Amino acid sequence: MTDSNDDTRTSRRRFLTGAAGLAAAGAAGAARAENPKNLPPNVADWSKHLGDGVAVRPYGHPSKFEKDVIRRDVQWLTASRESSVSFTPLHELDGIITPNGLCFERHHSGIAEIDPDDYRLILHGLVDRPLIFTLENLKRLPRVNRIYFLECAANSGMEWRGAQLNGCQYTHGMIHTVQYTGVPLKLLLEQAGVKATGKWLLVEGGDASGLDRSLPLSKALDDCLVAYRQNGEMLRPEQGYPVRLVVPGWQGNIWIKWLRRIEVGDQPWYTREETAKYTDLMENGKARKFTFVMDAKSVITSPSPQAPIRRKGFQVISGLAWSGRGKIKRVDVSLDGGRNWRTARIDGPVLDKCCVRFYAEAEWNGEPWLLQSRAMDETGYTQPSKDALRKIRGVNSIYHNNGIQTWALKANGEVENVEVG
Ligand SMILES: Nc1nc2c(c(=O)[nH]1)N[C@H]1C(S)=C(S)[C@@H](COP(=O)(O)O)O[C@H]1N2
Ligand SMILES: [Mo]
Repeated sequence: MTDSNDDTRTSRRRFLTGAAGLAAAGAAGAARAENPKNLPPNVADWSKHLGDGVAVRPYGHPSKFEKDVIRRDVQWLTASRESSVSFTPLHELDGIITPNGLCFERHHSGIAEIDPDDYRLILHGLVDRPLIFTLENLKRLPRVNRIYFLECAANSGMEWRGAQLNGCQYTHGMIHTVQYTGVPLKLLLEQAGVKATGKWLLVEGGDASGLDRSLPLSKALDDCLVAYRQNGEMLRPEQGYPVRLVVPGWQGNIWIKWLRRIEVGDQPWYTREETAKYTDLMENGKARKFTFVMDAKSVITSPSPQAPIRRKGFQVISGLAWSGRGKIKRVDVSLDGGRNWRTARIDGPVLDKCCVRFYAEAEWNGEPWLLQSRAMDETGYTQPSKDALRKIRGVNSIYHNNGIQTWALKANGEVENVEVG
């Protein structure tokens, strides 16, 4: 549609009559003076000459008009770029799949550069046959395709003491959802033959941080993958090229990138990343250990602080919901800070340990809204309010903040990160 200052035109009924009205205007013909950019219904300028030919861009990239759809970082958050994080622009995306170039990154020692011919994966410890796999070895084994979310346990970690960052990119952008292609870890363990005493795995990265974590054998045999593809193409360097571990539903930290070693043992190793880091300090000073699972959580991605409302009338409210315990069963949306809830419409696939896309439609006439979403998963678990979470967890935590997010919509259509009591 052409630009219009008529706010009511976006209501459903007016939308239809408005479209019919345009056809009539087209028939009459619009003069260039009233239409300086020569937009339709005139024959637009882009229709009058040849465009770029094929393979001008051998590897395609988005339209130049989408230049603001990018990962962003928060400079004051970390001391260096090598041990830092960039955030997925959730407010600019729809559906459930994160394009490869927009997946948030979290590195502890920068991006390791590995020639796929030089790649090796060592599998040893309490096994009958220690093995070393090349990438070719892995690619020759039976493979599966699975879509999962990966969420850093520190996602929303800055929000524990109150609303901080203005944008779901920053409050919730340490998550991505892609389709992985890889070998079930179970297959590799079967080839090596895990001894009866084997109960835990040490999984270790090949980057300079050598990031390592203890993974229970039961999870490894259940649904973990040794993946080499994301959304069809080879993993991006940022995501662990050429091989990363996929640990569905569990905190991102254990999804080891540039995977170099798996050792089978009889007990956990208690590495730095599961003691000094990635434990949750409770109100009483005690720390919870091994909080692997990411509980059900959701966020409204539009409207949100980086995606304000531009006109009154009919609005599509949209967001993402996910649970590390299984499938999402229901998502509710509130416009009044949680007093009243309506059930949102989920559209697209509903998969195990994967994001769903939800929508709720509403008329907005400039009144203040307090937008919230609340996820429920198939185990019956319901996403808690931030206050309910703080009652159990206190405010010493960094990790596992899955409290309900509130966005305040103001009369001018702008949106702000707030908390309601
Ligand atoms: N080898 C290695 N693996 C790693 C990390 C790392 O720094 N080195 N960071 C971990 C953390 S904390 C997270 S949240 C995820 C981030 O995955 P991504 O960069 O694909 O988003 O990778 C995990 N795996
Ligand atoms: Mo993380």
